[in-house]
Amino acid sequence: PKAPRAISFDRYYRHSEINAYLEELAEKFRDLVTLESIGRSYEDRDMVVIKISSGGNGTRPVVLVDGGIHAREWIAPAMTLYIINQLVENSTANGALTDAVDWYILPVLNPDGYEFSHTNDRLWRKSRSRPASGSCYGADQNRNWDFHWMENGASNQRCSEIYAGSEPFSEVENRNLRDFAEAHKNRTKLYLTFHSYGNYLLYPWGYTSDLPSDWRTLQDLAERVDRAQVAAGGSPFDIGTSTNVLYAAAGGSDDYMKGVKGVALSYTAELTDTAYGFELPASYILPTVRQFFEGVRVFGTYVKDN
Ligand code: ING
Ligand code: ZN
Repeated sequence: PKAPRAISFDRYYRHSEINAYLEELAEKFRDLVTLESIGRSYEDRDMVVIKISSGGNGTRPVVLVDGGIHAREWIAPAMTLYIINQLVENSTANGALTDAVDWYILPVLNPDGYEFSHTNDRLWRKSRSRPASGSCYGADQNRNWDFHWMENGASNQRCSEIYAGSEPFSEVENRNLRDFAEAHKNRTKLYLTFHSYGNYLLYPWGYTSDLPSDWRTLQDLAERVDRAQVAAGGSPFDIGTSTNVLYAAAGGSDDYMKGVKGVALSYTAELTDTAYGFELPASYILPTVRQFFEGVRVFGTYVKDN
C-alpha cells in the first residue's frame, strides 16, 4: 500500500470534500474499499456509503456507522472520517478490525443541513426539506424514524427544532439509510451513530424509560468502550438508555435499528464535553477522534469475537 494520503484532522471538511476522499480511497484500495450511493438528499447531494471489506463475499458480520444526522454537530462526520482513515489507511495497526468484519460507513446523513451549517447558519440542526406551507424548513431526522414515532420528546410543529416531520420517514435521507440497512440487516451486528455533545454513550430506548431485555449486554459493552477511550486520554462518558440518561425522544435512529431492523447492539455516541458545545474548535478534532477511536476498536473487536 502507498503512504497515507493527505487527509488531516485539523479542519472540518465540506460534504464534497468528504465524497472526494471516499472516491480516492476506492481508487487506491481496490481490494478493501467499494462505494455505494444510497440515494440523493432533498437538495440532490449524493449520499455515499463506504464499504470496507477485506473479503468474505458478503457473509461477514457488519458494523454500520453514520454521522452528521444533525447538521451542526460537525465532530460527528469528522469521527466517521477518522474511522475510515484508520481502517483503510492504517491497516498495520488496524488490520485485525477488518479481517473478519465488514464496516459500512455513511459520514453525513444530513448533507443538506451540514452544508447549510457551513454556509448560512452554524447552529442549524434539521434537514432542509421544504414544507407544504410556511417558512420553516426541515425536520429533525432523529425524530423521523418509524418506531413509536411522535410518542415522546418530539414535536408536530414545523418550526420546532425537534419537528418529527409530517409523517414517519418524510425525510428522504432517512429513507435512503433505511433501505440500505434493510438490505444488510441479517448480518448487521452493531449500529453506531455519532452526535455531539456531552460525552454520552446511549442505547435504546429513547421512546420509553423501560429497558430493553438485553440492556446488560449493551451496558457492559459500553463500559468497556468507555474504559478504552478513557485510557486514551478521554474524559468519561455517561452510559445508559437515552431516556434515562439524557431525555426521552421517540423516532431516533438507534431505536429504529434495534426495534425494527433487529440490530441488537445499537448506540448513540455524543462526543465531547467541552464548553464550546457544537462549535468545537478545529484544534480539538484530532484528540477527540483519536481518543474515541480506541472505543471503536473495542466495538469492532467485540463484533468479531461474538
Ligand atoms: N442528542 C440526541 C437527540 O437526538 C438522543 C439524543 C439520541 C435522543 C437518541 C434520543 C435518541 O436529541 C443530540 N445532541 O442530538
Ligand atoms: Zn444530535
